[in-house]
Amino acid sequence: MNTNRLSKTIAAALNVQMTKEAHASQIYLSYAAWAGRQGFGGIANFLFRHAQEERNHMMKILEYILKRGAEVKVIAIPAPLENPASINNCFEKIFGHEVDNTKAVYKLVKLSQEEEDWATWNFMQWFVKEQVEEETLAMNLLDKMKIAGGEKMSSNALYSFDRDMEKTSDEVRPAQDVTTVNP
Ligand code: OFO
Repeated sequence: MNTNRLSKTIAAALNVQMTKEAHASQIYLSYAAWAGRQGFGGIANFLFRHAQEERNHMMKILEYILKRGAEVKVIAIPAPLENPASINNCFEKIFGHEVDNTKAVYKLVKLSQEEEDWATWNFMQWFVKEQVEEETLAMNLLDKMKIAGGEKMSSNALYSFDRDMEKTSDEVRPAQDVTTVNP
């Protein structure tokens, strides 16, 4: 008896997204190592924690594929992108990456809608919400840096930014969640 509850197309798309999350984790990991090497321990700490978060996203998809009775395909993860040119550039790249991942998540939502796979559509809503959080987080950090001078941030400003990042949570709760989900 066939107990697979995912279509071939959806299973393939979920496997691609699973690898994309693993790739995101590697990117954060490589940026964290780069920041650490430059002496920015706070930023490195933040990025290491975020690398772990992306890995958790990968696991979330892996577990969902298994739960729906389909096959998980663990394949090679593409190498991370080249190192950033500066701390400002690091967060610009991160923002760009998050927007790119949001587009991939939307594609999966669209596909599940077209196939009327409401379980997958519902599962993917978690990622839609998560991407809003991650884009907001990156945007807020870029705004902070812009106020502090952007590419022209002084050593003092960079020092304080790095120190703040040590304690910065890697999650933000958008107001819409505070009011509708967790009042
Ligand atoms: Fe997996 O959330 Fe960022 O990319």
